[in-house]
Amino acid sequence: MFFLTTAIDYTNGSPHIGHAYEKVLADVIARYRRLRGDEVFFLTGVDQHGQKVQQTAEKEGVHPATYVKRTTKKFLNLWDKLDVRYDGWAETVDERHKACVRKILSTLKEQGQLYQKTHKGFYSVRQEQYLTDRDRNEQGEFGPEWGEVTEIEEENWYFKLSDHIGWLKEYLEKTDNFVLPAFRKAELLNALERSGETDLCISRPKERLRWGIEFPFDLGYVTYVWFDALINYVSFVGYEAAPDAGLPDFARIWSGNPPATHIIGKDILIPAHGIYWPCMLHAMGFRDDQMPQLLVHGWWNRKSKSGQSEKMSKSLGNVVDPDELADKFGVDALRYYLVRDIITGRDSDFDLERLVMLFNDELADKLGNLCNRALNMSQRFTDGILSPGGPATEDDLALQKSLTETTAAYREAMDEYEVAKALEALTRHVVLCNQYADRMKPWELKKDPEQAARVQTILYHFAENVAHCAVLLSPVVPQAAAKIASQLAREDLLTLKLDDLKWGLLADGHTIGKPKPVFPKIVIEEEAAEG
Ligand code: ME8
Repeated sequence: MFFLTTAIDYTNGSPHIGHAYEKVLADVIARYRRLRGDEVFFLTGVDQHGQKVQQTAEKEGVHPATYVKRTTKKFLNLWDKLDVRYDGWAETVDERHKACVRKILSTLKEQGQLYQKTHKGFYSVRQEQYLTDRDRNEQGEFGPEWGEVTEIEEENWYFKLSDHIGWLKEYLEKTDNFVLPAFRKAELLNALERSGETDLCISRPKERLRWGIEFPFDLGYVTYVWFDALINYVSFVGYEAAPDAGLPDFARIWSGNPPATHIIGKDILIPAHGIYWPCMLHAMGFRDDQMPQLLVHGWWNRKSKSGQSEKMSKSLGNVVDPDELADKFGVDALRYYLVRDIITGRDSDFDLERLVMLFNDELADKLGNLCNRALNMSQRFTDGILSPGGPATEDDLALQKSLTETTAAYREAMDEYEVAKALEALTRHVVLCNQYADRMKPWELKKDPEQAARVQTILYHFAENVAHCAVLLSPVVPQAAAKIASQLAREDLLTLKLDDLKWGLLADGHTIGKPKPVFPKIVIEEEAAEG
């Protein structure tokens, strides 16, 4: 089983391009793994509790429950629009999730892993956490990234995180694949060195925060939003669930190697996913070989007027709305851009001109042109009937070899989550196919009746390459891939597995359909270019 998750998004606002990127990336990977023939379970969802949600709801004058229902809908609608096809949907207000969180809290308390203490210190509502002196900047202040910081004194419940730090250090030192890309491991080890012996405060008194999961053994408290949210990765796949809860069998889901792959952004690696989560799992009795893997992606930034990359944020007013972009440029163009113009793990600047350029160049001009030529010429020269024709020439064999090599390169890159690299390999091959067309000139050979079999062979090479490209592109642009398969009159192509991609997908005598533009070129309006 390949169990893939994303971060669950805060529902204190509308989804932005960072959310869309992560979910599309996860969807591309999930679709690719299905194409590889793996059994896949893809879980995504929303993080609905916490002070931020409570505050925004209060500002809008509605109950948090009403508020999160409304914002959750926006996420659901967007994933629907962007063809994000998940198997499990996590909403932390779900009673089954709450029951799981309470069960874990009770078990940890029984095992003596929780205790109460009074703490006086500074608290950041934006990050929903207590700050220490380590969080002060060079001027000795808590910087703007923490938002409003207030000093509070309160009694809370603590999880003995420090009991597990020694184990985590050892585990990290002996394993190379807990966190990807590899350079993040050093960062995590560094953070562990600095983290000291502090335990984790996992409760919030109800006087301050009502919107959360009540402690089962102390009704004056709700659960810290991160402790609650991280548990979604197990609660929504049946961990400690009632048999009739309508959830999957946990043992089956959490059984792969690694048992789970969590896709997250770089801002939530330390401490939440890199320290709290493995320690929580360890405390819950998960063994080393049951630890998940973290695939940490970078950020989409925007260039400021002075040319500097800065994170998109509402306060900077540089947020891009994925919903509007999908309407304006199409779902395929947006999905393609989001995984094509960024190296997994690194940051990139979101640039509308590049979105348009990459779509027009790689999809409309290169692949679109190949599809159009393949279908058009077959219709005109052989009534749409395909045949491998005569013996393959050196040119034909070279093109076949390039296709085999491209499929292997694509596979290698996708296995490493390097989607941009896989797409580059594919585009390089499409360029070769178009060059082959230009050299073979079937439109001229067509005039000579003795060359009829040769024309068939060339046209067969076009169509066969288009068929392979449609399958390989299907994880990224599923709508376009379906259109191509349909025009080839082979809708079933998209049920093939990667290993089925051998030369000869299209049978001798197969009749293909009529061409319709699959990638209509995007015409840049002034406004979009300035975007
Ligand atoms: O952190 N580019 O939620 P969130 C790329 N609820 N990714 C970005 C991004 C950007 N500009 N901005 C945000 C939370 N993200 C918690 C997660 S998981 C148990 C709880 C990514 O809505 C971010 O890195 O603030 C994170 O992975 C995801 O969007 C959700 O962010």
